[in-house]
Amino acid sequence: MYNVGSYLAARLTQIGLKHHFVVAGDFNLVLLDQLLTNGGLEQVYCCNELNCGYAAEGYARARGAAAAVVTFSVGGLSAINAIAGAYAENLPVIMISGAPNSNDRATDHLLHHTLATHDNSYQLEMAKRVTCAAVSITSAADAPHLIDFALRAALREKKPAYIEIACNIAGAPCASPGPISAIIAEEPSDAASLEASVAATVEFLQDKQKPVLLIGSKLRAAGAEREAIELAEALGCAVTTMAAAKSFFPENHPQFAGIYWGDISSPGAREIVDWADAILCIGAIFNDYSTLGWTAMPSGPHVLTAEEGRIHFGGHDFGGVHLREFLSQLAREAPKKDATMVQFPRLRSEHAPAVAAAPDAKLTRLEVVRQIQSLLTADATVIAETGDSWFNGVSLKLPGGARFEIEMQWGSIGWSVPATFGYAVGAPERRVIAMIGDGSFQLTAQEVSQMIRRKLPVIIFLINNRGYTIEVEIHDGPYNDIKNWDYAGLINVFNAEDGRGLGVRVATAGELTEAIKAALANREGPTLIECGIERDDCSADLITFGRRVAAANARPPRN
Ligand code: TPU
Ligand code: MG
Repeated sequence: MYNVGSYLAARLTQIGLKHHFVVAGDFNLVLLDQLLTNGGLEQVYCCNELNCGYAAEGYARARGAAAAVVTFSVGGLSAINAIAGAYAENLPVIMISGAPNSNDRATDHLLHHTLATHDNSYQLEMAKRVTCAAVSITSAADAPHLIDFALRAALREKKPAYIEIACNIAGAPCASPGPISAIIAEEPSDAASLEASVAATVEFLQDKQKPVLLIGSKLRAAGAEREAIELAEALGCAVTTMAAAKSFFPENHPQFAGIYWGDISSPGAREIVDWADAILCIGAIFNDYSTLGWTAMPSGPHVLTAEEGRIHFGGHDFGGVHLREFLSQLAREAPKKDATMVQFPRLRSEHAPAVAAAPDAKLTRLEVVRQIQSLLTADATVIAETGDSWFNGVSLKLPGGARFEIEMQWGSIGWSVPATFGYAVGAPERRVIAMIGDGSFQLTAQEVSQMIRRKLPVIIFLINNRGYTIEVEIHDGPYNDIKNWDYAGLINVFNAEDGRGLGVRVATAGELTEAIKAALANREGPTLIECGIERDDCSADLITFGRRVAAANARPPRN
């Protein structure tokens, strides 16, 4: 016998979830009881609903999908920022909210946790703007259909979905789940469109000598990472990735030619893209940040854009094609065109590897990055927060197998603490390393306590430059100074009587080396290493980025 809550639990496990993230509230308590009855689905608690949403977002990065369960309104509205972030980042996070008793609809009853008006549809309406499907369940009979509809949409579109369940319906009996294939099976590409798009692309490539691939962040959402490698190897050309897609093409692959990001590209990457006579942009997102204030946006007849469901370039626009199938079919038919791979090694000026600082030398940004680099193994995932951590993270050289997570489209500071937590819950076998600025950390710091609770051996590099340095480089003012905290000391606060987290503050290169050793030895909880550096000790890339973004923001209105 199923009820609405146990039906939902069954479906969540069938789509591959082993956990769901939760903050309790009276409108979702019966639902939580029902979710608990499923032995395959563990409940993971969060300190607040924003963090709950981001924890689920991080989990979806590790496992492909996730669920966050919150209470009505006071919880749901906090979670919406994170759900919108999942929309921007193409991650199917299922937001599940408790909701008022179905009998209180269409009555004159006013309810707590609401706007003190009679229409309580506002959370559903808000959710519709940041999800691909939003449903309100007030009847157990309709629940299976509505739940399946929302899950199917989220998994197909790689976007979040919203399900609200009236508190008196969560435990009501309903139909049992039908075959899961109804939710997860994918329709194949339109055969004619696939064939035509590949043929036109082969023709497009025919008279080109110097194609290059540019990989964007929507490649992962399309499930096409392997197929991009197939195409790269068939063409034999250079492959660049965008910062938001770092690690989506293996950095140890012989054809990897670095990160393309306009003037702050890695050595040779901008030049090879500029030199190319065909740029195949695969799953790319060109926004003001990724184009460095619109100064580096590939466009023109030599640019081909391929994304999930759409392939377009000069005079062509094909729909109904899965990116995966397009890349793989193109790989079978594409001509070998490896000129960019011959040219790239000439363009890349080898940068000398950073030299280790003396142990008693005052800590610098460069030394922090150098020591993080030495920690990277095939099982490492680096999570880089907005701020100079973006640029420091992007500059790391990833060994084969290492992963990189960044939230470049949504760019909400504070994302990384709960997202790191969620990622570590979803991928306990990986060495999870977070790079977080002091300003960002202050938004969501309390979620470190959940890492302690679940004994997750995450390593956090907290870069304390005493301010919002990324903002300083875009536009400075008193609002970029922040209250200093004893960040390392916080860990003891969170440990309370039973935690095993470790907090260490370091000021020299030698202290950082010792702290990293201690972190690797601490398997019973997270280690936060507070790295104190000078306020203006930032990457050259951040300075260039800041100047370009400021110029783009300052464009006067057009008449
Ligand atoms: O390395 P650093 O100092 O640049 O990083 P930190 O200390 O984390 O400072 C980040 C500063 C920052 C702000 C205030 N970056 N972006 N913002 C604007 C912003 C405000 N609120 C949210 C939720 N997201 C934002 N990106
Ligand atoms: Mg800072």
